[in-house]
Amino acid sequence: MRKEVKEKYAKYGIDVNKALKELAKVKISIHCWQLDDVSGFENAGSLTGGIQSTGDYPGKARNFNELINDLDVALKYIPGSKKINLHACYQTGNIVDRKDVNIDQFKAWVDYAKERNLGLDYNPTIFSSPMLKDGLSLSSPDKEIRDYWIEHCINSLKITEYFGRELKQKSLCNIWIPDGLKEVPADRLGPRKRLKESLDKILEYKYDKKVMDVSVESKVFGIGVESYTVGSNEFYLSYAMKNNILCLLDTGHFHPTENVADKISSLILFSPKLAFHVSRPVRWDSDHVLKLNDDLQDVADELVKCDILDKVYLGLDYFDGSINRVAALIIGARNMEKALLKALLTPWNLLKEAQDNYDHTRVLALQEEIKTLPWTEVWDEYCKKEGCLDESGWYENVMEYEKEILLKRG
Ligand code: RNT
Ligand code: ZN
Repeated sequence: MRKEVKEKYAKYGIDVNKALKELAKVKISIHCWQLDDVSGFENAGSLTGGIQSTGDYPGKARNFNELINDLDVALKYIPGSKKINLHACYQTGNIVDRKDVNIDQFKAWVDYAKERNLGLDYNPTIFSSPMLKDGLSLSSPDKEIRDYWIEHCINSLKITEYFGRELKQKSLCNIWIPDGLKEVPADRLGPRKRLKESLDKILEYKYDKKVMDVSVESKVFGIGVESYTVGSNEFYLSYAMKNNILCLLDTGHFHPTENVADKISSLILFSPKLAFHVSRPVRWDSDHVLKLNDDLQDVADELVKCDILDKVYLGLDYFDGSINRVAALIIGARNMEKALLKALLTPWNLLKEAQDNYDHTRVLALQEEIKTLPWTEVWDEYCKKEGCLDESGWYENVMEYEKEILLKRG
């Protein structure tokens, strides 16, 4: 990096080296499910209800070995500290019924994480299952169905606890359900009351708070559930606050004109930690690959401004089956890192001071001035320090991997 770059930032009171050190510490939880279109290892099929993935680009990972090979390639080109975000359907070895998953099915993952010095996070898989009736799970009118998923979630808490203990870093268990209705409901309260009771039963299991946290993830609508989502934002926000668990914000799960970044400062005043699925909504889909756009930047900016980088679970959540999946994982994760870097290279003190002095002209001028600073040189330096290649370098290598390995898969 040129000396002038550091000097330019120093003029605004920004220490580039400090920013790089802080960035390298932020843990990004890389979601394994981009690599196989959320298929999982249970029956090597594809999604059957709850969420959708589209595209049939060749080379999708079909089993644990293929998936970890792909993951290893992706991790090489993602700088910074990392965790891997798993779903219950990525159980390995002796595959059991979803409700019976336990630590035995995740030992291989723990070994994988230990060897690479990674953390693990976990999500119960409450979709693609014959035990969803009419798309309903924890809010189903059917007790047998609710009990099935309650058991799955309790076992999921135990697996998350195991991750936290084994890897000596906190693990997150995040609960998302697809429950909702296509048409305006006859009864809105009933399903929500049942969801509340189901969650209460799950939380009767007293997990070890020293090694894990639990979060609940809301959604605004999905295909087939256009009129009503049981686990809405208000529902889970209230539930999380009352029960001392975390409310997870999936940045793709809000109305298109709603600013998710704006929610951060409100939530952190009332919750010790926040959890995210960072994603990109496009029309009906909530899970496009992250671009370095204003929405992503706004989220990263808020995390830095609020000084809560050590109080967030930052998981990624997107899946695109229409492009090279390893590349998709790398592009999105690098964009998350870039947004955080840009946020760390911003003189928030100067901006806040101007705002508090009612000097809104200065705020606007400075915000725009910063955009012309040479952050890309700092980014290249970061990638070099972290042993990751620059943009054209990683792309070339992944294309080579595609030719040698991915295209040879059946
Ligand atoms: C779906 C939710 C959920 C899933 C993943 C696979 O809309 O965002 O988090 O994407 O758990
Ligand atoms: Zn999500």
